[in-house]
Amino acid sequence: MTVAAETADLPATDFDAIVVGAGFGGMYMLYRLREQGMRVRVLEAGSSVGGTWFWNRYPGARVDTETMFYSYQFSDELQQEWDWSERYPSRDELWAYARHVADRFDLWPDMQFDTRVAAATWDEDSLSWTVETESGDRLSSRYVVMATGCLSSFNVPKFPGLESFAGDVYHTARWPEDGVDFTGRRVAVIGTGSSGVQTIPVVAEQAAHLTVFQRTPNYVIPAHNRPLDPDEVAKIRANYPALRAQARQTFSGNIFELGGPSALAVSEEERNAEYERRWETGGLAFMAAYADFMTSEAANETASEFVRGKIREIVKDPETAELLCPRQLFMCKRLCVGTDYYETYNRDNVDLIDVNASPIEEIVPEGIRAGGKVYEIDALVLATGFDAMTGALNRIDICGVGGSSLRDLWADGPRAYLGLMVANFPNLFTITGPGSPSVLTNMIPSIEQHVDWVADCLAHMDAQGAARIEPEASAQDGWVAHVNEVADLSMRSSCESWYLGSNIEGKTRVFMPYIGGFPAYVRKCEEIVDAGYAGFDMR
Ligand code: N01
Repeated sequence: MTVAAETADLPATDFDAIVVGAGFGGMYMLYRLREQGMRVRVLEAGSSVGGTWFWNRYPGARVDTETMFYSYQFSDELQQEWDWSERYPSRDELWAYARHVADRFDLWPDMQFDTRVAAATWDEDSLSWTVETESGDRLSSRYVVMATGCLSSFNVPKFPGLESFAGDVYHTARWPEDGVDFTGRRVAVIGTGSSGVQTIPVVAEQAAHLTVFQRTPNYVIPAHNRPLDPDEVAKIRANYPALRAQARQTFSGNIFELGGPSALAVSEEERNAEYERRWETGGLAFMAAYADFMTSEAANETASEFVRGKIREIVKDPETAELLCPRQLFMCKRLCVGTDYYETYNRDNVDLIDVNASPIEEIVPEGIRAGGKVYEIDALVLATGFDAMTGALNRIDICGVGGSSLRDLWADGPRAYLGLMVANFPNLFTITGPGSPSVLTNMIPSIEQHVDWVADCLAHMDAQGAARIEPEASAQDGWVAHVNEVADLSMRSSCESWYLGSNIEGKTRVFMPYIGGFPAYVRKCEEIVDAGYAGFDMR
């Protein structure tokens, strides 16, 4: 029992904390709170740990952040002992890592799987939450931590006739555990974001024929994935603390080699040589070539045109190449990293359909009718993304003070203090919630920073004998205004993307993550703590 509960003489709860989600956020939250002596239960909808890496098992799924840094750092033993095999490991390896963490820190006994949370209701008298599962179980706790993930509520667009399709329908984020054999089958993929870009080349190798339905072409930088070199691994392991500290000082929590301040400050020759070098190195570090991609359209256009040039070089059919050339600002949508993505369109068994010219009219039993023509297929893959950042939270019926509904309060866009807590929802924390850097950064360090903040906050409350914490409305308003203000400074908030919610029909467009950078955000969180949890009402 926490000191807070003793001093306030509150009714007992089933747990001190309920954590929703057993991905990287939920697992580490459990570890930290249990270390602090709290009774914790993790509730997870899936049948194992791993979150994103449990669900996203489509062919070709792998991380696109360098894995020596896309990993936990809270335990040096863990980062020293776990052997990553590739620069960008596959989903299976990431899932194995998640299970290893659960084994190593004995997390399994406190986690409950195949349990989807349906509702969470705050009771002001007992200062506790009641969490209800879809199967009707009710559990009470002092605190709830939503570690529900930023990209976990998958999106199935309302294609008319979808249920009439005679073949199989798969979503990249809910792939069958035993995999799918596309050999000899005619397949369609709808969607060309990161998931589509990864799965299209792999499906193309297997399928008799693949038709890709593209709405917006994306910028795809080659991954140049490779096995990790043991010397490189040894060097990183020997310097892990310093390298992690260096990463924390970067905008995205990644150690990217930073290029110059402006793409326009150098000659075209020098700039293209820099782009060529980064293209050959591969990966997201292309984004760091010049610092003004998101503030100068002219600078941005130089990178866009470089990638378009590559597409025209790689893709043999000029018409297909033009269709694949993105027209929106570079990096405005999430940059994709792929393996043989553009090369795949040179295959005889692959066709590309532009749904702007040939809109998808309906799904019929034998396939997809688009632009008046039926494309006959045996299997349909939806790589159509997620209701990002708010989707997983809004699916749960979360009721705070006076029965106020989070879903209703967020109808015009999410409002949260630091992306950690929401006014009117005491003792409820969100890991990498809207208004925090989250998806604009390396996710695992961002998750760890949030988990540490929450764990330290609860330890502080315990020491103070406090039992209730909630952001002040004025502090939350101030933070939301700041999040919007910085978003407006960046061109990233100017185009259609899931960052804005524009991929979901009817969703209010608000740039949801905090774009001020990881170091500025962490400093802000620390200042607030140093000022005695400024902006929080703690009693
Ligand atoms: O989803 P997306 P995702 N008709 O939203 C199209 C992370 N991630 O699963 O762009 C036709 O990016 C949609 O078109 P448009 C990463 O952060 C990481 O691919 O909206 N098309 C788009 O092309 C990523 O950004 C990794 O015009 C429709 C696609 O579907 C995020 O997850 C791997 C449509 C959806 O793309 C989401 O990626 C995978 C419709 N009605 C994911 N509706 C790695 O680490 C949607 N689309 C490598």
